[in-house]
Amino acid sequence: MRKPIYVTMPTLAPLEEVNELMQGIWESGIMTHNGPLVQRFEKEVCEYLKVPQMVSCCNGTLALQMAIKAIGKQGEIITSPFTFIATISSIMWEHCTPVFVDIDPKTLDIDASKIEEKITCHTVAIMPVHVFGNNCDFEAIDAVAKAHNIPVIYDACHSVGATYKGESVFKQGTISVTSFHATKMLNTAEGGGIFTLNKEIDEKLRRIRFFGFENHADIVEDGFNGKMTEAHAAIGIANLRYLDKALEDRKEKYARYKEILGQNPEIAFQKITTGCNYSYFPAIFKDEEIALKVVAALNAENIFPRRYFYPSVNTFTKLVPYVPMPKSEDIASRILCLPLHVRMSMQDIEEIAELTLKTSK
Ligand code: T4K
Repeated sequence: MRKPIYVTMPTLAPLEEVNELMQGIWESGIMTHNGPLVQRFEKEVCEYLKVPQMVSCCNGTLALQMAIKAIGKQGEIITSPFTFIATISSIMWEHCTPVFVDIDPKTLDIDASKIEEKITCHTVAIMPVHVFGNNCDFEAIDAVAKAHNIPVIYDACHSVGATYKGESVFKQGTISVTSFHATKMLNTAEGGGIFTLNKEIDEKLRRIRFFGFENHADIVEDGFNGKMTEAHAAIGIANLRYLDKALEDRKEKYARYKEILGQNPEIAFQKITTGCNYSYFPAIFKDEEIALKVVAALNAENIFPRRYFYPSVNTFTKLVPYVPMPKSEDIASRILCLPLHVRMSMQDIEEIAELTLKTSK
């Protein structure tokens, strides 16, 4: 039996590079509280992405919560039903209500043309998701947000390395939030990053991250403990050196999957909009039965694709009242993310693609 192949695995720098940074932590005894490595990680990420500032924090979910807190209003937040549960739970933990707008079944992102009809006097933000690193329709979203004076928080948790008009996508929206989880393009094991071009929001986010303190004296925000530790930052600094390679590798493997699976006209692929980072390989099958047949065939070979995102989050009725989202529910029932990561060989990709092709016919 082959070694298991998971949907993803982290891109990791050589251990010596992490150890070298860890050595400094052990010597100084500074482990957290916006220490030197956290500051260096933030600076190096900003240099790499050519963005002015980033607030790091302990995970992507909390980063979304911090972004909502920074907006400073409670009410309805318009978002996508085709996402990971964290998009919705962060909204609810901030005492807001998710209002779903169905997706464009081709791009898998929120259908921007349907956002305006869901805006009410209670809308406090729009939170679109760049699903699998595929950019949302920035122009349409900007236009509606500006017309109604509503901030946009992009859930860009999949988007490290994605670009728009040659620049990082994290420059878009009022705030963009990403994840540095082990399964993401750039990882700190657990971690998150919040990007804004607005200096005041950036400063507010830093206070929220540190219990709401200003200058360690007065409490001026509704804050909590959102800090990234020095050890996580050390992992991030080392891994960042390998991000270029990881992005290139993903793109090549994505193209090879598509080349082979494209032989079956009944398999659909996400319509790539602009500057995708190809962090996942979603394949959309004719129906759920075929998708499940593919899962069984791959599992029998110790290969583990994932049903991202199944089920559509509007169907989690313990959390939200059910409102039908037919496109998202349909796609969720028949989509699979096939394994795609730096530790796979091109031969692994080809074997998985051939087996998927054979099973899906
Ligand atoms: N918004 C969106 C749109 C998101 O997709 C996410 C998270 C968030 C917000 C919130 O960001 P974080 O708070 O997580 O930073 C995973 C991840 O836990 C989650 O980060 C991610 N999205 C979601 C799509 O997937 P699981 O439970 O499906 O993954 P898990 O732990 O089964 O890992 C998948 C595979 O990766 C494993 O089979 C093996 C491999 N793996 C995993 C871990 C944790 C490793 O090789 N090493 C590891 O340490 O949720």
